[in-house]
Amino acid sequence: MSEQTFVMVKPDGVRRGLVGEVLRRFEIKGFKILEMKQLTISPELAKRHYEEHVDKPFYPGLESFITSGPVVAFVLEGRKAISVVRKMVGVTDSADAEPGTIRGDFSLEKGENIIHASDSVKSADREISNFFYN
Ligand code: 3AN
Repeated sequence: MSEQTFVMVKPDGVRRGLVGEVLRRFEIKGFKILEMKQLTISPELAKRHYEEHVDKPFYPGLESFITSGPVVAFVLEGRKAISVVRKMVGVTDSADAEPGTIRGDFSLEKGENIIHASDSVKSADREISNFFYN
């Protein structure tokens, strides 16, 4: 069954010129790109996107990072898109992410970890509507 997921190359990935590399991996895997745009996230959108983290101690640093420059947001579609994309992204702390994953190959950090991808159908729906079709 086909699913949609929300993916975003974060400001560190855009600054480092990794948009093409990230997109290439998803394209050759077979995902369809339904939507794609570059934008700079406002503090309001950051709070909506990271609603489950707003009260955490790392949130102020996360907000200043995610609003620090343009991001490139995508909606991808394909079989089991949410879990396949999460596997291709790797775990949150890039130092622990497996080689071959995007975080495992391009970052050593926990905060500046190149890419965001939805972790469930519910968050995919919420995140897609935060960024697209509104
Ligand atoms: P993921 O992006 O792997 O789904 P989440 O949703 O737990 O991870 O966290 C969202 C983002 O918040 C992460 N991508 C990372 O940038 C940041 N973050 C999460 N936990 C920490 C932490 N302990 N310290 C600093 N930043 C964090």
